[in-house]
Amino acid sequence: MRLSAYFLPVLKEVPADAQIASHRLMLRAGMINQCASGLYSWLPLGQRVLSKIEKIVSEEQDKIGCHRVIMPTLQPASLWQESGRYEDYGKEMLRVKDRHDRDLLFGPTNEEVITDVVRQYIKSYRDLPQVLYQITWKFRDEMRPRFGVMRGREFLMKDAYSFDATYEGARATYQRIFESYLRTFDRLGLVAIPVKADSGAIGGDLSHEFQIMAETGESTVYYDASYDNLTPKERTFEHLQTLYAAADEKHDPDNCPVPEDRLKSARGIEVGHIFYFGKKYSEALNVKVSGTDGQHVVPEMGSYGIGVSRLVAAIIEANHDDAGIIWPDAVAPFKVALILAKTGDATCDAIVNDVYEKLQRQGIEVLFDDRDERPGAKFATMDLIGIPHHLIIGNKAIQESQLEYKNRRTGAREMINLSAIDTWIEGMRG
Ligand code: P5A
Repeated sequence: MRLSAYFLPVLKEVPADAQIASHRLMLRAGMINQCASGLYSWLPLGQRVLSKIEKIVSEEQDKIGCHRVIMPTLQPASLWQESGRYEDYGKEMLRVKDRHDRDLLFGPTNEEVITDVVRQYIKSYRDLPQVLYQITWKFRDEMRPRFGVMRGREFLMKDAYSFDATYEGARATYQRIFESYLRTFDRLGLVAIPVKADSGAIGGDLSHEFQIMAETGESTVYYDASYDNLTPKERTFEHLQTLYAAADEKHDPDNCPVPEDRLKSARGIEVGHIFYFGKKYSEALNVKVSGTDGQHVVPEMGSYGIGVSRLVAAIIEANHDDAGIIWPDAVAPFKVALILAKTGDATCDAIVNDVYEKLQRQGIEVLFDDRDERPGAKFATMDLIGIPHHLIIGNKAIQESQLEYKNRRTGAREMINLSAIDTWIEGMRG
């Protein structure tokens, strides 16, 4: 992508009303634009990151055998009256009427809709277990939308719903999804702590939130200090069940199994939340499938959410410095920043165009700053928007056939001989 032709409205001013780093940086980097309170447009750079995260989330769901669907954004009130949640959900649910005066609502979550789908098609225990998921925009009329996309009113959520014939099956599904969440957050370069949580408006007796530690997080979590020294091998469902970690509302200081000197508390960002709620919805919506012995069974259910748009902000909270964002390679909007630091020079132009073409041919996402700007302004822009690998073409390219590489995260710089550029590009593919 040539920056001269791109839509990247970076802001010089620090937005006054943005209180946390991720919100400030997303506005400054031209990733989002506020449309109204809690409602944002995702501009090209932000959209790229959001899609990368969405892809990783969906790949990990597919890997464990979940199937992707798309459910409607608007839902009939009647389904929620069946489950009994229509009144309970309160003001967070946006209620609307259609032209026939029928009650609809803008979906804050989809337990009812998916249960309605399953009751129409799944007739036998042989068709279970089944996990269906979608990645769609939800609306919650939050009392206090804040921190940009961290707590929006419209936000992108991955929501999965599981159906099992037995209690044991449902618990095994819960565990399978729990572990896939750890892998998902791992791929996003985040360390998520699963904490025991309340199930709130979703319901049920088993629930975990996945929290990313960050000072700006809205949640408080209490956890065993040994969490800080876990090896990757120990990050399994079974082992984590032996360690204490609880959300604020679940933590009872008088009955805490961890001695005080080993109990830590920290702020966290809730990037995922999973629930086992048994037959709450399947019973209410009268779902029955035939069982092994000719009897009917009511499926056991769970639901599993990941805040996809919130993750963009959470990743920035965990990956930034004074100069701007530092994207992990896996979600970077572009992998390489190609910076022409000397403009109006035929040799530099030839080199930079050649390198740009080669990068593109190798399928490496590159943002090429071809603008007629000061080098300092170009460096600052690439630092701000967080491109992980910078390749700079300046005077040394003419005099010594050398390009400069800068790693955005470490700040390390090295010179690359023009003759070695193919190998360097090859290395970037990995
Ligand atoms: C689980 C999937 C549910 O809605 N039903 C379907 C269950 N869970 S939840 O905890 O209420 O939401 C899941 C995740 O969505 C993110 N999230 C938000 N992100 C941005 N702005 C919001 N206002 C918002 N509300 C929820 C969180 O990451 C949450 O864990």
